[in-house]
Amino acid sequence: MPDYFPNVKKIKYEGPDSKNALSFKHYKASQKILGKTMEDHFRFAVCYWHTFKGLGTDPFGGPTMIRNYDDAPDEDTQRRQTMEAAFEFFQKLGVKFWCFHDADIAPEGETLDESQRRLDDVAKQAKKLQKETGIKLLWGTSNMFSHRRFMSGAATNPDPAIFAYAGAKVKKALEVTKYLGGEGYVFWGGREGYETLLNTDMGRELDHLARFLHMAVDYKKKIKFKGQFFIEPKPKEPTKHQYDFDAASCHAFLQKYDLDKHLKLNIEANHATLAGHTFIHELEYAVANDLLGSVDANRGDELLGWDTDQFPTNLYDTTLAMYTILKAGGFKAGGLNFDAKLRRQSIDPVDLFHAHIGAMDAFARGLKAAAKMIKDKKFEKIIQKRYSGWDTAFGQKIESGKATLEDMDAYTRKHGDPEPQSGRQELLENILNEYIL
Ligand code: XLS
Ligand code: CA
Ligand code: CA
Repeated sequence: MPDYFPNVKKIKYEGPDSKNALSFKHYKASQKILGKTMEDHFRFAVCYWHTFKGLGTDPFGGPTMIRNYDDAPDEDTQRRQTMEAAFEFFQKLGVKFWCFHDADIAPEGETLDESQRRLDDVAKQAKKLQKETGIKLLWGTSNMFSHRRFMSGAATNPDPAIFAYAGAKVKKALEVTKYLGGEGYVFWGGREGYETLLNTDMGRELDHLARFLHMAVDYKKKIKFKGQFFIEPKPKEPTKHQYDFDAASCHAFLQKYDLDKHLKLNIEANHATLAGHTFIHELEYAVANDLLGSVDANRGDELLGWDTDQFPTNLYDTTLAMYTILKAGGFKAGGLNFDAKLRRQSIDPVDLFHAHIGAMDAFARGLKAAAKMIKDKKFEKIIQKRYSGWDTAFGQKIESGKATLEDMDAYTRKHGDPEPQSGRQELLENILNEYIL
């Protein structure tokens, strides 16, 4: 197999004092933390779309990045070379998982048949490479937002023929994901939303989205695909409003349509911030409602209001994310997928390594800090104490649903006006800094 990244050797752990930029300073796959290796905690995945298909284009300009696997004259060779390069990259980086959209690994052909022929061909190649390397598929998905036919949505399209086309694509993507032993399958509603309500029947579109997901649930059972289904919230972009706005609106939708048993959430950091939340808020909401599935690890830019999909480097975010994930018992079918892209000016293939190394190290540092926070129980104890009134006989009576408003009245008359307690936010922020510094 040709060497697509000839200047980079396998990235190794060299510790925090290493001066080698192409080494891990904190991520040591085999290191055990709270009884589990780092590798198993994170289940890091590389995404195919940004990493191998994203070449730096933006709305104002074409590609800036030149790749040696992207230079073949015909589509078949280019597609196969890209897959070879991807597996070389996964191995050199030392990640055990990858993720793809159907259209990233096999660009759409003139007809559905041609698209699927390409997909079958590349899936065969990927299966072989997975077997040779031990690298697994975290999740697969179908791109139902790039082609012009999907401009008004896929499952929420006003035209049932387009709903059908999307159904045919998902049917195939599910088969391919199963064939590749995928641990999950993601539904991201790229254009499942609207540009203007003047031409939109919102209620009907939501019903159709639910119908679509039920069809997928049924087909999953039929083909005995055992992977976990995930739905990925995002409030806007590409459309002005997307129905899967955030974790809470996905939750309400899933409950209304009796889908909550079948799908968990794939929380993306940058989508959380676009929705006006923090990444940690979305994770906590998912955990509180038993919906934590997987994570798309990236970040936005505080000064830009769009989905910049930058590599995660913020230690507050990685620490608090890992704290929440650890408290929830860690990932099951999910993992941490770097749905992140190089900046337009980072044009060299080696930049892909720097980006992923930095992100993996940022999560390793976050994990170490979070594990210490869990062991020390400082935050846990403060929260326990803050809510301890609820553990008394009186608090329990309310929580168990046995208390009435008359009881509240009687209690208040007996005990008088309660003394408010400090929330100690500044102290807590100082304690957090101690773990991160
Ligand atoms: C786009 C989404 C997308 C999904 C998969 O903003 O993040 O890449 O993760 O379709
Ligand atoms: Ca994503
Ligand atoms: Ca994104």
